[in-house]
Amino acid sequence: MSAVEIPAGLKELLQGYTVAVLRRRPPNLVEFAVQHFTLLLESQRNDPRGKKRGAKAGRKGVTFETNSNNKDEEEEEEEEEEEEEQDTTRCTTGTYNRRVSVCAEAYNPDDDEDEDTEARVVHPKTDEQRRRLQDACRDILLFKTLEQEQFSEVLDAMFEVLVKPQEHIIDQGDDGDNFYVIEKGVYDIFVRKDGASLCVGKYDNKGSFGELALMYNTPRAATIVATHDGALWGLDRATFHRLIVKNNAKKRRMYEAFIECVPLLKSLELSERMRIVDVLGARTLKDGDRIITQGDTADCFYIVESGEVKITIKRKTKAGQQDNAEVEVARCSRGQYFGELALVTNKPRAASVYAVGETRCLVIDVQAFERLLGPCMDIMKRNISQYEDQLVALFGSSDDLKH
Ligand code: 1OR
Ligand code: 1OR
Repeated sequence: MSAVEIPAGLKELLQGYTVAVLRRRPPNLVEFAVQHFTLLLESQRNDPRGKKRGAKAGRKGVTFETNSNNKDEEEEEEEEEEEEEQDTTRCTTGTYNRRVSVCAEAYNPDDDEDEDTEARVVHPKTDEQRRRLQDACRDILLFKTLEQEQFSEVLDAMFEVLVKPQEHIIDQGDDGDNFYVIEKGVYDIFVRKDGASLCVGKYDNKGSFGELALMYNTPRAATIVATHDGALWGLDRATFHRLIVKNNAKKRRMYEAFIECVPLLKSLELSERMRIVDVLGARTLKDGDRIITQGDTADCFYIVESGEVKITIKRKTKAGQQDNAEVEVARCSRGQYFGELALVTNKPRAASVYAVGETRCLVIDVQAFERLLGPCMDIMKRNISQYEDQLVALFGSSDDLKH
């Protein structure tokens, strides 16, 4: 009797379907199977990261300008093909408009009633992939204010992307195709200025990038290059619009009034303050939770939305060594900020910060901090010089802030 040969990939295929069924518990298994395998086939046919497709996707979907005169026939045909292909996987407003200029305002998704009814994008994943994806997404600020159901849709739609050293994930000036969450790898950020490309920062094994072009329908604002082998999770533009941008409209409504009265942000234009709201995340903390640990490397900045935090510094012993006793040096309440010092000085955290009672903080990552809070730098620097005076008054030296 000859052995039955199991075709390569069959096991994974069926496993993917089983996992999807267990997760989603669809009422009709056959119908769900048709949907599931159709999406799988489509994602096989169209590598979601293909440049051409990506660039086109970047021009499609919801747009802000209404100049469609320059389309050539070839493009039109390609669009039609793509529209047929994508019918079950994407959402658009139904019209195609070529982007002709930069638009700084966020799209208002509440105007877009069709979007809710569009089919979801699902990239089937093994349990192991899903676990890695969940880990990578745990601290992504843009996901922090999503409802559980929306977050789950985001996870379903994400697809794995493996990258090689020197690979350009994003090129400045291109149209936006996907948003990326980092699972692992180091990625340099380059910005072109006066013809020269400057490295302005890097992502080190965590974080996300590629949201700006999708949020504001602008060309890519920076080039992102992998320095080593890396792993990313992509989220297509249409799903990003449907879930993240829509959620941002809600965030703007929720935080507009509060952000208006944060003293640090007073000097900013309203649109600049709203751009901060678009990228911020929120954290709810219980009494005693540690938010910042003295000595850690820093990757974000906080504003107290409600409740209170206390700032403590480890006391120095006579020999100049730190002992474990922590001395409270300050408190921050609604509207006040903390966690800027390490970002401004590029040094480890100078103090620890704990929640006092139930507390909510808004969180801004270091890249957004550098991009959006430049105009507030003078105020922060003035306050930092006061920390030093206070430190000298309390401990007789400002060394704690210097190391
Ligand atoms: P994007 O869709 O424009 C490039 O594609 C991405 O790089 C961008 O979204 C951000 O997610 C990310 N300025 C602009 N974009 C940045 C920056 C940045 N850093 C990361 N990105 N600056 C550097 C701040 C450290 C300001 C440079 C002047
Ligand atoms: P960070 O990024 O170093 C800890 O993380 C944060 O605590 C720090 O930024 C400041 O935002 C905040 N000395 C050092 N950090 C302080 C201080 C402070 N106050 C608040 N932070 N001093 C108190 C001054 C009233 C001086 C120490 C005596």
